[in-house]
Amino acid sequence: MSVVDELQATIADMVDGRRGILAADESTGTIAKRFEAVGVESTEESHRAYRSMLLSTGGLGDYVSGVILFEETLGQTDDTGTPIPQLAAGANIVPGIKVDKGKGPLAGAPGDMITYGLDGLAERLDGYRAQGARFAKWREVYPVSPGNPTRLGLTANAEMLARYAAVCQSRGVVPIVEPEVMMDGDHDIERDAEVNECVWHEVFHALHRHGVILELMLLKPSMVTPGSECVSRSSGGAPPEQVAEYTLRSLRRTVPAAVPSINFLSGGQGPEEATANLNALNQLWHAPWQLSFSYGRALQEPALKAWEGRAENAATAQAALLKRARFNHLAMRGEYSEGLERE
Ligand code: 5MM
Repeated sequence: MSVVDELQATIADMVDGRRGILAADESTGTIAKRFEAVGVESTEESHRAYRSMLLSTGGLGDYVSGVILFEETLGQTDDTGTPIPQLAAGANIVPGIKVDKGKGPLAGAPGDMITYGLDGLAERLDGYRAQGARFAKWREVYPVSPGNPTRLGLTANAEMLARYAAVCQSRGVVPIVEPEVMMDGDHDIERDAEVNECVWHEVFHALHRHGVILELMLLKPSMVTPGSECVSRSSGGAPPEQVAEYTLRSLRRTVPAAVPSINFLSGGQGPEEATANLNALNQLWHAPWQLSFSYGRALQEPALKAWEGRAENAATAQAALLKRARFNHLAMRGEYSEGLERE
């Protein structure tokens, strides 16, 4: 199979109009924070037990077409000795891998961040492919303030995303391009729309310059919302219809229709909020792309709380995960309603 055939086959397996992506690629520090919140010790073994429990959920593949794994997980096995990437593939869920190496301050642009990990990426991708990964994910993070992101922040982060995506495609690995505009801050929804538009515009300009084939990548953006400390949020936040209108308006202005799917991150939205917003997005007419999810916290939170690190809680945790996955699948068709939460 040629590299392009491989990329096309992966896109076809992941984009089917009814399923989204489970982000289970928390790095060691992030998973420790999530585990601490529910009183679970963070060790390689507890990560393995938790993530293999999630991927053993019966029926998950009906609603989830891909899972983003952390490097550590790619080499781990479930309780029966099956490698976790194979466990996912057996459930009709394409395994993928987070390939960025975390972030730090961007020199020359106070307040902006930049992500590391391009050195040796091509060789690392060959190794991940051999372990079963068919797609990759790289996140650039954009804090919002009156002066951020700076012009340098916009161009440098876009360049990183484009260089990463081009390397992935050259190795037959579908890139998920994730520019995360942070929700932290007191900015309003207009400012968030302005920032996201600048970010997406710059990202697609860079993707074009680097010759990335838009049909063979996925975009994982933030939704356009007010900042988490914005007055309108403390009084209940923006209604889903408003989030949907702003998000779609900004996407239409900046994201080419050639991109097959937009899989939003949840970025600190609650599970029900993230589902309601996705539902509202899919109730608006004429989006040229599939509008789907690639949630971490918004899919996992209820399952993690139910699990608490105990094997005897696995069935309850899996039911909680399946419920969120199913509701987000319904949201992809605009068929979710808040009433379902009380079923
Ligand atoms: C923004 O985070 C991504 C989506 O998760 P949420 O839906 O919870 O916002 C997520 O894939 C993230 O990139 C990974 O968890 C890795 O994060 P860290 O901070 O560990 O690199």
